[in-house]
Amino acid sequence: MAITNEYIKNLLCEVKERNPGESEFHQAVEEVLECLEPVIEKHPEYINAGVLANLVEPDRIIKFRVPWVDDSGTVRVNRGYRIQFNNAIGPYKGGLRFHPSVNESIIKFLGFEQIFKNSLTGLPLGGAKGGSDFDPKGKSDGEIMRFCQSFMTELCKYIGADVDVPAGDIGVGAREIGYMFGQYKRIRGEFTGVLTGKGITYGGSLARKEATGFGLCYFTDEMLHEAGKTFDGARVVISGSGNVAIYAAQKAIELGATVVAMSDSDGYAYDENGIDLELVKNIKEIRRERISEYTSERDEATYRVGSKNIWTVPCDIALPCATQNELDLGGARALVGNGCFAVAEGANMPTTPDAIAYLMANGVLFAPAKAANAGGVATSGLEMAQNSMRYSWSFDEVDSKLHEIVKNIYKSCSDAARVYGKEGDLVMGANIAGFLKVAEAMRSQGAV
Ligand code: NDP
Ligand code: 2IT
Repeated sequence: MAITNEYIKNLLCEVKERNPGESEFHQAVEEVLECLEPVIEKHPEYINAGVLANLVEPDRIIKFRVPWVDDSGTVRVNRGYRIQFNNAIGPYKGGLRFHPSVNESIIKFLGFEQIFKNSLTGLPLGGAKGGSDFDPKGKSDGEIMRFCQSFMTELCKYIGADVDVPAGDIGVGAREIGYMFGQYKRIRGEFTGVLTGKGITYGGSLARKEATGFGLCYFTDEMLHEAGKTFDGARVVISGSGNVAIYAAQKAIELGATVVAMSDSDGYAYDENGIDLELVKNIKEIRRERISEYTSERDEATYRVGSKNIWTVPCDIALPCATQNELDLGGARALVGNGCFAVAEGANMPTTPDAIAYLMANGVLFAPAKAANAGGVATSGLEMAQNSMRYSWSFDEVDSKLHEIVKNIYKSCSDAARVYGKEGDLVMGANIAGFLKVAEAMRSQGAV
């Protein structure tokens, strides 16, 4: 889609010039700005109010050194980030990613997208993201703890239950959140809901662990339903085998699907009669091993090296749940060639722009990450609500609120797409619906 509006065209050029080399950030901004063209034509007042110009510039970028001691006694140094992007509608909120690929571009793209995703949840949550280039793979529990403590020793200066509430993302799960929460409590001397994704014994919410994957399937289910299709009897391919992938698989199976393949960054396991999810949970959540282990315990399964090859596995529904740009044009062609009818993004920005265009041009139903994976942060919002009330809801209560929120997100996206003349285009719908609430809040608060 080519941008024709002069203001938007210039703004995008400016973003690229001011953030040189940050390809992931450029990609995320370009998609949003393209989708907002008709909104700006209809509401030129947002230009004078500086809404778009303010939105593409983070409120602040916090970048810090994270020294820690490894098991051999050697001091190691990583880089930490927290990018607080926008707090027009609520305190900053978004995950922390620990992965060697983490850099400013990646945290910026994630923080930028988080603004619109959090707005779509209908909850009062601003947008932020953070993390480190620390690689948790192969580290001992003691090393993970010392790293998390050092990371929080610096981060604690910038966050707070009403200021900025981080959570997990790639490489950050309940274990890491626990160590960071402990360190925050120790330094600040307060027990508050400063992080979400906490353990159930100290303020975590039931169903938060499952929420992103469950929410992804609830969203996909709405989209399928409207097209007269269903998970029931469908063959599903899921990339990744982390938190999002595992609970997406669980819900897809509950809804009657057969999950035939799952992956990690090295390769994928294919199990024609359906992945044994308990085995995957055991390998990944308990033993913290590779997905290649799956075949050593399931004779009928096969393992293939190269994570991107997973898209060549024939399926009806594909759920990319690993990382950004993991589903490219080649993958999209393979999916379409094999008759896949729906792609829903569990990961953030997993599908490249040319792949999205190809899928949509070929009639594949497409659920964009901002909307489809928003169930995770929405349930973080519910965790914050429970912490504020000093109360906790049952699993079913949280799950049914999550389901309701996701249904509403689907409706907002679908309605916005229709109002702007792009019926069925959920990418347009998600960006527009997410934007409008934030834009109105920024204008009311005198954002310029
Ligand atoms: P996890 O760390 O639990 O799992 C990540 C999975 O993705 C692992 O299987 C990992 O394999 C794989 N992966 C990571 N990096 C790459 C890569 N460069 N290439 C191929 N595979 C890779 O993370 P989550 O499940 O929490 O996150 C997955 C995605 O979902 C991310 O995009 C995240 O931003 C997004 N997300 C997460 C939410 C949450 O609540 N956790 C909420 C919304 C979105 P390996 O072990 O080999 O690295
Ligand atoms: O990308 C995301 O939405 C997350 N990693 C979850 C953020 C959160 O605050 O729960």
